[in-house]
Amino acid sequence: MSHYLDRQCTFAILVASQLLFLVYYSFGGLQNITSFFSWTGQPIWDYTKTHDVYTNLSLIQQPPSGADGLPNCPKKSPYLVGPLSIQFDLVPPFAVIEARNPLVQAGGLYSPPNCVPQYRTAIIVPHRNRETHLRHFLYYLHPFLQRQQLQYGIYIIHQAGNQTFNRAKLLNVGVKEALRDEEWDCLFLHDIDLIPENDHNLYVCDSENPKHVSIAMNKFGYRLPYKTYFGGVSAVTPEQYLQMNGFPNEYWGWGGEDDDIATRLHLAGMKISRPALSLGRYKMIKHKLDKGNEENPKRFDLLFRTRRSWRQDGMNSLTYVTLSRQRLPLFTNITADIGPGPSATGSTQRGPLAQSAKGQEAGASRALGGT
Ligand code: UD2
Ligand code: MN
Repeated sequence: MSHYLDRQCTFAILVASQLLFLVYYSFGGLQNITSFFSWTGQPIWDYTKTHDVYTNLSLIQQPPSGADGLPNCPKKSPYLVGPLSIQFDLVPPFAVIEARNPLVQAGGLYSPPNCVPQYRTAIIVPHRNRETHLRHFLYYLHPFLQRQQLQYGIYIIHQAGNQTFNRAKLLNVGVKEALRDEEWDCLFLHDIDLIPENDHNLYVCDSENPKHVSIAMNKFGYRLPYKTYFGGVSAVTPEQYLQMNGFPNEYWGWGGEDDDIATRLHLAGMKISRPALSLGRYKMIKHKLDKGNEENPKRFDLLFRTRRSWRQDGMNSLTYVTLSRQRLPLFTNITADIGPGPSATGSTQRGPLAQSAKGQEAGASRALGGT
């Protein structure tokens, strides 16, 4: 009798395991099964169906006066719409952008009028001579950020003069200057020519690690070009930024600085965090290499030395002169003299903007870094 039962049991186990295999393969193997069970409720984005970037903005309003204290903003904003329509044929005038963003305050600062924000994010953009890009950028970023119910500020860091461009040093200046205004939770370091395609790509930091955000760009066929790539748009907390001693100041001209940043964050004991590939999507406005931002011939030598240099070259060695700081209607403009670049000798030359500087903080302040 027991022998008979044993055989029945073995048979049942055999049948059950075969059934399991059937189910497994009909789901398409391990990957699909795990994705089925760990399904997060995130929709699969359809980028052929897009929404106007100003959708829902008129729903955000001041509460009636006399209303009791504001509630906290919810974890996920109810105004988000997903994929956005983006086109660069017409360049919006500043006046139009201002009119469409009535709740943005001087300096490009914003705080939700109807709830208490859960995050404070500064957007820091290195800039020179890209005014059409700047207008596209502001036109898309302002409504995008307001729909996310963030408190935010947009800082455009303008390099004075015609010397070789230095993106990474301008970002250091931007972080330093933005933190004078507010204790930002998160710093978004942003190329001016990149426009996010999905407003569920939240402009908040990862609390553990620096986040590389622009991971899928039209320019690279919506794929990560290589594993340690860190260019375009990234997000760090002020603590993470200081832990890696900010960005290098010595990269003049195009290229290399983004790889240096990726290396230094690893050397400082952190990893690159990234959003989902379907979320970190960006369109880059087509452009040629700018005059004054020629390929940096020293970049390979510099990259070779990062391990030795990162503790000395960065936020703790940053020097510059603020020529003007203006709270314009759509952004805070900081014009900085960051020095003459690699080949020049002698003392720091002032750019042509030095003479016209008339910002509230003209008179120039020298940053000593490290604080
Ligand atoms: C790539 C990276 C960028 C940076 C650069 C190398 C992407 C999407 N971006 O950009 O993050 O690592 O390579 O340095 O791969 N800019 C001006 N005026 C100038 C020159 C530059 O405003 O005259 C600013 C502007 O914000 C621009 C950014 O610097 O977006 C990067 O320069 P780029 O756009 O010419 O370089 P690109 O597209 O190769
Ligand atoms: Mn670019």
